[in-house]
Amino acid sequence: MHTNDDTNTCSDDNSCTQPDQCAGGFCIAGPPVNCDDLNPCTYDSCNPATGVCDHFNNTDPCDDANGCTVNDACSGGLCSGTPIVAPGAVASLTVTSGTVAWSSVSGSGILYDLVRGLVSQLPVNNGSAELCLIPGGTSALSYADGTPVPTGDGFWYVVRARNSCGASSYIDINSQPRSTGACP
Ligand SMILES: [Ca+2]
Ligand SMILES: [Ca+2]
Repeated sequence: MHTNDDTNTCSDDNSCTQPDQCAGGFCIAGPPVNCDDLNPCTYDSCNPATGVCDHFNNTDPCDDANGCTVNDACSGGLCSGTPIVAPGAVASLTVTSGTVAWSSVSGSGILYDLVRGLVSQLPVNNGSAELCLIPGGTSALSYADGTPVPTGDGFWYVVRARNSCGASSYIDINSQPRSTGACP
């Protein structure tokens, strides 16, 4: 005659679950050991023989929470990226038959913001008609504006370059620096 003693601890031969507990004549595995070190640059595991956590450095992509670095990756258990700087200003802007075009700025991940306003509402950053033409920006180097020019008025355009690190100033068709808050 054997009676179950559920008050005893036992071992399920896996040190990564603890404490194990007798229940109904069986040894029930305890809760798993939490080996998460909250570091995405390490693979975390538990050694079943010892119950000790192991952390192996990986080379996974990651995010170092720094907009002025790109290609972030894990190395040596740490996340880091290649430093970048905010782009310089666009050199030239032209408008031909409703198509606005600009010269490219060197660098990776460059986007361009284009703002349009009415000549009757100059100076830039002044008028209610001022519009961020390409929400989110574009990597293209031109934009076909199909909006008819209002009678007796005209459109002006300014363009800037930006990346995850920052933005240049805007320039107008005379390559003069301009400032506007039309694009976020
Ligand atoms: Ca980890
Ligand atoms: Ca980064």
